Amino acid sequence: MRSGTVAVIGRANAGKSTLVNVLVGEKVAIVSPKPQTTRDRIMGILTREEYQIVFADTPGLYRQRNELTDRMMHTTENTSKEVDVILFVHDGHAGAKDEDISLMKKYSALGVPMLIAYTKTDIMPKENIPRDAKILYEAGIENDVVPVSARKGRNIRLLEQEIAKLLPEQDKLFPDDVVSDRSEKFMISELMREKILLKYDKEIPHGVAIVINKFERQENGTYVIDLDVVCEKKNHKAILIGKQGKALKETASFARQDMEKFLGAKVFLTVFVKVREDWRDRAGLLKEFGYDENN
Ligand SMILES: Nc1nc2c(ncn2[C@@H]2O[C@H](COP(=O)(O)OP(=O)(O)OP(=O)(O)O)[C@@H](O)[C@H]2O)c(=O)[nH]1
Ligand SMILES: [Mg+2]
Repeated sequence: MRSGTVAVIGRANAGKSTLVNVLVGEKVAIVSPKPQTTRDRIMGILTREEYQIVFADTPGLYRQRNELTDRMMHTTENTSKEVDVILFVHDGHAGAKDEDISLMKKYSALGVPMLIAYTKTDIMPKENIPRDAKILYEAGIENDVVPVSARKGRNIRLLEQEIAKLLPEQDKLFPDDVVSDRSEKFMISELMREKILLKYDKEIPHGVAIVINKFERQENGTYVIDLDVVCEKKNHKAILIGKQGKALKETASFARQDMEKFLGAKVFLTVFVKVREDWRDRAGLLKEFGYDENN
């Protein structure tokens, strides 16, 4: 049997997490239209009779601005060196710029077999696919390029099979029924962060961390969840809460619905907003909020 690990890397917002979710067939990573949605390495596991593919979704490549993004970039760099295959996800609808080409070259040079997923083909003219493939080839990129659309499910099976061919012969790394290496609790905090990314503007979600204080399953099967939304500034707290708490209420309700879907049970959710000044640059707080150096 073939099995192994695949680092899913690429620029921020390229569509990595969406692609991993579609490949795995379940939501293992949150998705949003804002860059820097993914902060940790998250494993999504796809098991078939003939092979098992362990995808490591990573934080998108982005310029470093603070201790948190610095750690995120370390995570991506380290992951790409420890795997059997690299899946470089490129947002096809954004064209193929010099910057993209140099990133592809950089990761290709690591000596790990690399495939390029040229994604979002559903929102670009068809003729751009051969045009960009030619640009990449002429720039010296010799890796196979698979055009896909995660949103429309185009070429996903083909991509899966191309990846499987590159995996080593070895036993499964995870049991058959496991789809993620992350706990339910982690996913709950991510779902909360996802709704904040969708609801608020740029600076607010990037400065938010989620701390779960209580995660309990009652005897009747319902869950009681208490969490803190930690933000960086007092004025962010006011925006998060909104007039008469309206914004927070809406966000929490939106998150609760997704949590219920994920857990398959009723959820009682309590959310508090707290301020911890500039936590993204404070090592102790990063650790407390789960952003460990070796994540
Ligand atoms: N039209 C279209 N949009 C897509 C596709 N894949 C992803 N998107 C959108 O692209 C945006 C970014 O998707 P993500 O999956 O969060 O991107 P990411 O690469 O994981 O981003 P980071 O975690 O921030 O690095 C979201 O708005 C997605 O809905 C696709 O195949 N087609
Ligand atoms: Mg992501």
